[in-house]
Formats: sequence, C-alpha cells, structure tokens
Amino acid sequence: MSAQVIALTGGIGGAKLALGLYRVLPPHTLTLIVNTGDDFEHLGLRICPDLDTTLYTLADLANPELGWGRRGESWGFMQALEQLGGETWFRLGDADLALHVERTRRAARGEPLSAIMADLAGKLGVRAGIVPVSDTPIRTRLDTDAGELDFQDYFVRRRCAPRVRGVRFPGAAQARLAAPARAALASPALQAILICPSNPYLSVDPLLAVPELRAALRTARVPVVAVTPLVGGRALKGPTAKIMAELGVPQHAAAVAAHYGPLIDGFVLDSADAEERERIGCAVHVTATVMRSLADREHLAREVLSFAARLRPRRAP
Ligand code: FO1
Repeated sequence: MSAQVIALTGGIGGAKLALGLYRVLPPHTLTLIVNTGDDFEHLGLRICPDLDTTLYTLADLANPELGWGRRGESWGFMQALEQLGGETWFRLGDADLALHVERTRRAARGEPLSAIMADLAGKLGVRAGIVPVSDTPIRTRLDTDAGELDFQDYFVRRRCAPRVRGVRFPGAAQARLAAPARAALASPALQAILICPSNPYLSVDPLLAVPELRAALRTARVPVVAVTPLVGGRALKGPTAKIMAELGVPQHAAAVAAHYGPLIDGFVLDSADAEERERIGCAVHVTATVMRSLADREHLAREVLSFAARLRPRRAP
C-alpha cells in the first residue's frame, strides 16, 4: 500500500497547502480532514464552507479572487432574492447553489455528510479524500463584545469586527470521527499528519475539540507537523492575528506552536520569522510559507513533507 498522508485543514489558507499536497503526492494517498465548525443552515440549505472551499480548490473550480465559491460564478439567484427582500448577507453563487441544494437533499434522506462529500468530490474528479471531521454537527460559537455569535454571523455578516473573548464548539465533545477519517488515521501506511496554515482558533481548534482526533494526534506513531499561519506576526488573510491579540496571546508564530503544544513534533516557520526558532519547543523547519502562486503551494508542500520524513517516527506508546 502506498504511503498515506493526512492533513487537517479549514479555510482558504488551509486549502492552498492542501492543493500543493494534492499536486505533489499521488492524489489517492492524501486525506484531508476538514473543519465543519463553520457549517450552518441558511435559506433552508446545508452550507459547509470549508468542505466546499477545499473541494472547489482541488477540483480547480475555485474563485481565485474570493478564495471561496466558484470561478466565473453568476449571481442571478442573489439578485432575485434581493428583489424579493430576502437575506443576502451571505452570498451564494448560482453554480455554488447547486452543491448546497444537492447536499441538503441527500442529507435529508439520511445520507452521512462524509458519504455525500466523497461522492460529490468523485463527480468533480477529485481523487483525494475530502472528509468532514465528523458526520454529526459541530458549531463554532464566539463569545464577543457583541454577545455570543454564530461563526458566519461573526465572520461574514459582521466582518470579524467584534472583539473575541472566547470560542467554543458545541457538538465537538460528543462527535465521533467520520469513518473515512478514522480509517485514514488507523492506516499502517500512514507517514505523517500535517496541520495546514489555517486559523488555529477558528479552523483547527474545532477539529482538535473532537476527542478521538485529539487522542489520535497524541498517540500517533508518525510525526505531526504544523505550518505557521503567521508571517511577521500577521496573517495574510483572515482574523488570526486580531483574535490572538484579543485573547491576550502574543501575535507570534511561536505562540501558535505553543498553542498546539505536545500535539506536534515539528513546526514550519516562515523565513521572515527565523529568529523565533529558539522559542519553539519542538523541531523547526524554516522556509518560505507565503503561497501566492501554484509553484509556491507545491514548494511548501514538498518542504513540509520532506521535513516530516526527516523527523523520527514516535515510539509506540
Ligand atoms: N465569505 C464571505 O466573506 N462572504 C460571503 O458572502 C461568503 C459566502 C460563502 C458562500 C459559500 C461558501 O462555501 C463560502 C462562503 N464564504 C463567504 C466563505 C465562508 O464564510 C468561510 O467560512 C470562510 O472563508 C472561513 O473559512
């Protein structure tokens, strides 16, 4: 059986590295375990933004300007909805809508989310596993100075403006891993578990809040490697640095490594932050982590994989 790699991902930064990995590895050897804390019911539809961003990115259908949704999208549905006085703060493109409608229809018949996504990914020609962390709902809720908010209310409707005091993940403690995620973690051919440069507090923490996944990382016999989402104390996109400041955490890559703590064996630091190396309590690899081009994504993927391969496998517990 060929060597297998797992990457934990969510959001647009995560999808960039996921694409790099997809392009440098034999595609069927990659399993992406994806955040579902951003999911919500909207306009009667089941919306799974991180799963869809990952799917569209790997299927080469993603909108390069927005990072979410589909390339070359039309917005007739939104325009018609606006005319009718409907809710338009969360934009659903016409082609994107088809995915939400189809997923909602199949979920209503009782099909697990992981099975629906595996089938839809196959239909779009994607050969890596795009797996929701769990088939049961996990929701990211933020305690803010504007009250407790659902993720998309905070992220899209209020554009991340409220100050964050804490984040919780209802449903995560009871959630079981989706079966394909469990199978990938148990594979004897597994070589590495990677944590993509996703927002640690909003995209990765909901994954790590699932007890089975946290335990799998703690007891993994393969190296677990995280990639910094910060460069020079700033996130290229999204509210990672703002949230760290609001939570009283220093806005440094080293603080992200400390956040993952004993769950990781290696941390990939950006060249701009090389001096932070000494402050990180695990093996460190320094390289260019900013992913503007496809070549950048592939380069980072190769760097992360070869770093993980150099780390000694953990001993059996
Ligand atoms: N993000 C926005 O900032 N505005 C939107 O209107 C919006 C719509 C949207 C529709 C489908 C989808 O899959 C993602 C969408 N996103 C939108 C992104 C979404 O909020 C993601 O949760 C974030 O990118 C965080 O990962």
